[in-house]
Amino acid sequence: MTNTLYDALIAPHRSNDSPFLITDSGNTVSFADFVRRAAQIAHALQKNGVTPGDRVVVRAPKVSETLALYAATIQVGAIYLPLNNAYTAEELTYFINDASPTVFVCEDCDVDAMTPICDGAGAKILTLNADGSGTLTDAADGQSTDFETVSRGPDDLAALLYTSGTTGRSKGAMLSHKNLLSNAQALTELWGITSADRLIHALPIFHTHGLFVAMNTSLLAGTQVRFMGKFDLDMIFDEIPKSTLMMGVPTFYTRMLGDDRLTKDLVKGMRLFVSGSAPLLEETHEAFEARTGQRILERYGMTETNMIASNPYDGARIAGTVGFPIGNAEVQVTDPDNGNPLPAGDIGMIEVRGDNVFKGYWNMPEKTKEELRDNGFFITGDLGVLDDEGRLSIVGRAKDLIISGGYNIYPKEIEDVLNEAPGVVESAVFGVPHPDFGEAVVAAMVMECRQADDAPLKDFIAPKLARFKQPKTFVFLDELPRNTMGKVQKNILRDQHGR
Ligand code: MLC
Ligand code: AMP
Repeated sequence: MTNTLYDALIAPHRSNDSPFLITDSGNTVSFADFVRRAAQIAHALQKNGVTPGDRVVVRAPKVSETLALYAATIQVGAIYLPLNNAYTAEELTYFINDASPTVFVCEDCDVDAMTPICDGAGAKILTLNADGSGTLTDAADGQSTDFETVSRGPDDLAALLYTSGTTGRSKGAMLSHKNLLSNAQALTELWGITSADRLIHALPIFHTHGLFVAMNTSLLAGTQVRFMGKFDLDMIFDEIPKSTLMMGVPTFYTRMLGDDRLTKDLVKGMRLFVSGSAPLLEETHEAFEARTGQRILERYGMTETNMIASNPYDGARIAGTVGFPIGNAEVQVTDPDNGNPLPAGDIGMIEVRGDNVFKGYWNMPEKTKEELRDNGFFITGDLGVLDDEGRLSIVGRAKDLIISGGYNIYPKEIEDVLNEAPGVVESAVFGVPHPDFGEAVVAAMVMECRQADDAPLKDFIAPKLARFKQPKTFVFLDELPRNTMGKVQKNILRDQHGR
């Protein structure tokens, strides 16, 4: 039996007693412990009806058991679908109905709210709590620590990750075993990740960055991971002298720079700091180097494509650029009007093709057709430019997207919710520069009766939108600025309300 991802990431560690995950409570999970626990959870999944190709939807805390659940899902040949812990029950309803999972894993405290939703979708609820307890772990305890791995090939799906869309509806990106493995192999080689490394892991494990970029590479290379429940400066500064590698979003680095504990001496044992998921400001780049003597390595990726490009490990890491294509990824910059490739130096749409590029959107063949060309190139929605050496810089976005602290927020989704609120005529949601999150969400509101009180709007959206998506500021206007075609001019709103 072969299983592309399991055989490369998990199976080699069956007898590896070295430390893998070091948790906040100081517990150490060895690689071999991890493999055994994944096998027990695989039995539990199978006993709960999970068969190859089924979806396992997970909204669980960041604990080692959750990561073992990921490995177990791969081992039973099912499809892993992690969800942001901040999502509301209303948001979760959409994902569960769309993905129709066999099993939904959440915390005990979510069960009451989720039961009607899961009953309606035919999904069984299992629980996994922050202390590792729950019905999933109960079902796994006492099971055999061997599990006959289900056969899966490179093109079989391993994961489904939802990414919001410009239409306001989230799209499930179908990621194959080959997509994930090829990217992990390319990154491990490029960044020189080995079993001698120790990674500071403070990212959530429900997104590409924290789960695939960080954990798949660590599993592939046999790297020790300081597995933090969340980003916390005290823990980070305590950990840096014991570690060699860190991966983060730009907010991690601006927060570290805001603290005097970040010094050259502190980071002298660190080999590499990686940044991605949002643009790293040139000033952050320069300030980090001035303070620590280390240049952050910036890379670029997407849920649909895994990692696309990276600055070099050896060689110039240039602020404002994201470097060269990774692995066998091909990058082209095209004319957004007609899709024709543009020469180096011209700004256009970034497109990418390669083993890293997903198989399409779950249940959305039309969307897939719009964004994934017949020749295999995926249209990213990011605007960029290649230089003569093939180095890529991102210069903007063709898609209406806000990236706040590394989380993507699609204005359309927020506007759709706001427009349903009592008294709202229309709304326009846009991003403004924010010192901590990079961008912050602002909503311009036109109301039936002009009012300056945002409290009723906040109450209305609270049960519908995760906190991080909720506007940090509301502005009340008589009308929205529009161009002659009637399109709302968000650039004007940004200029007028950006500070
Ligand atoms: C938290 N809050 C945010 C926020 N994170 N608001 C806007 N944007 C964010 N990113 C809000 C909460 O709702 C809460 O609001 C308050 O801030 C405090 O919450 P917290 O949980 O204590 O925040 P904190 O732990 O400080 O989190 C900030 C953060 C976190 C930056 C550490 O957001 C984070 O881990 N971001 C990483 C996201 C990530 O992994 N992205 C990768 C996507 S993959 P209130 O009002 O209740 O006080 C991808 C592809 C690729 O993009 O290329 O990698
Ligand atoms: P997601 O859909 O969450 O995977 O987010 C992907 C988007 O994040 C990309 O399309 C880019 O817009 C953005 N992104 C990721 N890395 C970078 C980076 N290094 N610089 C600028 N934008 C980035």
